[in-house]
Amino acid sequence: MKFFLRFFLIITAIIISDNIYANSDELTIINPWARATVAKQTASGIFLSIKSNKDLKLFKVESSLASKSEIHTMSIKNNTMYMHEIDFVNIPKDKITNLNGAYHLMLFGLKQKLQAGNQVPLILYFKDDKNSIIKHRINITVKPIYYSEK
Ligand SMILES: [Cu+2]
Repeated sequence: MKFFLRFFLIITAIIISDNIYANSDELTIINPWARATVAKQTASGIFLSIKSNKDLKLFKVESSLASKSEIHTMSIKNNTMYMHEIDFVNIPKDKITNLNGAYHLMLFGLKQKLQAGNQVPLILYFKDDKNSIIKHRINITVKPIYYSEK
């Protein structure tokens, strides 16, 4: 029993340790930014693109500034825009996957107002094709409310 517990803890420690990749440049987060909020607004969006040299699935996001973080997709029906949470986004290797439009990340239950220039700590959780978990920490800079990439 003790052996199994120790074994389990070691495996868990390996799985949750950061940067399992030998080179951090194998996973690149491109143009990450978060949108500023106004007083009493408790939700906001995070926008970024991801490139990896192996097939990954982004399946979870977490921020210590929000009570809940979600991966979202967007669709338009009868001229109305709908957003909903999805379980994962495929990140095909060597391609840029955009999560800055139809796909994006959202924070809910924000614990503070996001002001331009602030940093939002974010953890991205990926799975590779062997189901190993890759935990990637990043600080996202907050951009003004009316910021646009275009
Ligand atoms: Cu959304």
